[in-house]
Amino acid sequence: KHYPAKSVSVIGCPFSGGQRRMGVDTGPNSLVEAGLIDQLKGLGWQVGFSGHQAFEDVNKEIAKDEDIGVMKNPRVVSEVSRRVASVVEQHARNGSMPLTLGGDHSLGLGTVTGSLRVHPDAALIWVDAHADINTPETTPSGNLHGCPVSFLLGLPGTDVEPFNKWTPPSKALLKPNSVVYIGLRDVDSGERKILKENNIKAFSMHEVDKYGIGKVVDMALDYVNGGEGKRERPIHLSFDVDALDPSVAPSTGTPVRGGLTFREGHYICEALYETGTLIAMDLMEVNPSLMQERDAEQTIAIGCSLIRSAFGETLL
Ligand code: 5AB
Ligand code: MN
Ligand code: MN
Ligand code: MN
Repeated sequence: KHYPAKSVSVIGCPFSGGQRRMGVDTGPNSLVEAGLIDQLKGLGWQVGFSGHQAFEDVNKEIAKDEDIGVMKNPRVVSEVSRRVASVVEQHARNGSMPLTLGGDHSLGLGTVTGSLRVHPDAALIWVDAHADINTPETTPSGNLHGCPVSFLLGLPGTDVEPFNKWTPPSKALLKPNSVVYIGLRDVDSGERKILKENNIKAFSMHEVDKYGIGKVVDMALDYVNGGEGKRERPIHLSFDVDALDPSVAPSTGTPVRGGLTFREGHYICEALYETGTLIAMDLMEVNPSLMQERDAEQTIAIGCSLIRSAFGETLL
């Protein structure tokens, strides 16, 4: 176990600048208000939480943040990721497992960077309907929540300001063979090309249907550990709630039908907890302002229960 003291630091990131829909910045507060901190304590964890990250000063700059090429809010997204990276890094160094609450998924650039600074050998499991691997050249939307993985890998096209000021592609910490996707079903054509060219391992919903979630998670873990049944390598889990089917988690900005069931989503978290190698988790893209109030409540409740599963809640 990487965090034998069962100490977790909850890092709330009220940020929405990586995409264009209002409200995803209220996700972290909703998860905490729903009782997440006490739920984690109830599982025997020591929980560090002293309020959400203060991004007000950066968020104020959004109106003035002109596009660079097609990238929307580039300076604000870059600055927030830079800060998140150092917060995640500090907690990990202090022996407390970072649990980051989003907020939009551009934050993943910060969280994974922070993890890799402390655990350079860590692998990344990205659970999402989307691959989030567009570059500033391939992005169809200009929304940076669709790009964090390409920056983490330092792919061609990511050597752009202001990101290259603090995370230049020449110093990329993540290798293409250290990433595995689960849940994909909406991948842009440019992204498909990137996944192929870089030989990146991905289990789409097609594979989830074909093999079942148990086998898929086993294959994903075998792949990153380089051997059947080997479970040693530290793992950062970045969970986009839109990986779940919209009937399960409706309140999210980019829902795509045909997603993971309630149990499939929870199974992934339970199985990762069981490995004892989970070193960080992100729960992203909960947007309580979308859909009806009861949809929002359901999505928030599911966010909390996915987290509990990753922190050791068992069925029996
Ligand atoms: B999310 C899309 N590929 O780049 C793009 O929710 C969607 O963090 C990105 O997975 C979705 O704009 C980003 C079309
Ligand atoms: Mn997504
Ligand atoms: Mn995502
Ligand atoms: Mn989304």
